[in-house]
Amino acid sequence: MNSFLTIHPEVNEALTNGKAVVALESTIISHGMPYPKNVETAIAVEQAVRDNGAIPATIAIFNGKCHVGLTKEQLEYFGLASGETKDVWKVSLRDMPYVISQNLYGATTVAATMRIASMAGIKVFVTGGIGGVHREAEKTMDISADLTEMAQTSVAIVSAGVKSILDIGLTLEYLETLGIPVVTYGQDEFPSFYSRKSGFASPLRLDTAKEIAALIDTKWKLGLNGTILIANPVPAEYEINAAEMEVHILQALNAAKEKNITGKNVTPFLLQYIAGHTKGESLEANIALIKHNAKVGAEIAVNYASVKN
Ligand code: PSU
Ligand code: MN
Repeated sequence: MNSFLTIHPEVNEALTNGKAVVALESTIISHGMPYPKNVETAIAVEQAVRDNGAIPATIAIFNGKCHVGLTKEQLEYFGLASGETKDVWKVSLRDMPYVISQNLYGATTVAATMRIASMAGIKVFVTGGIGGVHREAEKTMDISADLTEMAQTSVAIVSAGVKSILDIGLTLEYLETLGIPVVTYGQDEFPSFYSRKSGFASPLRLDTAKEIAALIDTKWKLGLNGTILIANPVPAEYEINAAEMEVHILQALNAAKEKNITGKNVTPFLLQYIAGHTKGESLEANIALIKHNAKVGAEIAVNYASVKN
């Protein structure tokens, strides 16, 4: 086995026996939500994966090792790093060799999580929102490494679409350029994280986990590497009106500009600003949509495992 990996025994057993496993990221815990809700959510999301027949594997870097499947104590460790603590790195692909060779601690983004999941042999990954093309990227060149990683690593991703801190239209264009199928579960419109709407039609729509598993299986059997992005709309009862969110997003973008926030700090800054200014409502929606993604992701993983076996 890859010497950089430490696979939890339960995850290892599941992978060895061809059972459904769902990878989960850790940046969302350390840089995406406040403590202690982040830890409670991480635990609830793992439970939702189990309740729907799959084994959860939350991924993070601990003392220079890529851990696939975390203990409750490890989840707590990353949860406490929420906010300003710099003991825990936000690790995207370019940071991996440094954090690993220096025996540091890192919460993994979508890009790094899917790469580590792939090393471990996991094929389905659940998150909240992916990184993408930022607004004004034509000036800043700020395009998440999540997108380029999604083009090359064959792990399917379930997310609630793309948060409108990004330019959703440009992100969809970029996904098309990279040859990444984008399929929305159960509706025609591509969702925008807090809202079931985005104003953009989804490139594809499927209504069952079984058909999504067949799409994934077919893509990879054709030798087409890379992800399939499955957009799962937030449950209607937790949805926040897109126009209402836009006010907070514009304020967050202005604050980022004023403070000269650049590079890897942009996304965490925007997420924390919005979480801080919308308080309960956005956090509730965030938690609800991730749990729902975990349910759908587990169903897809179970169906994909049965296609494979
Ligand atoms: N978008 C969200 N929630 C998140 C993130 C993005 O709505 O938690 C996190 C994910 O870990 C994602 C990362 O992979 O931010 C993207 O960061 P960047 O834009 O710096 O690539
Ligand atoms: Mn960026």
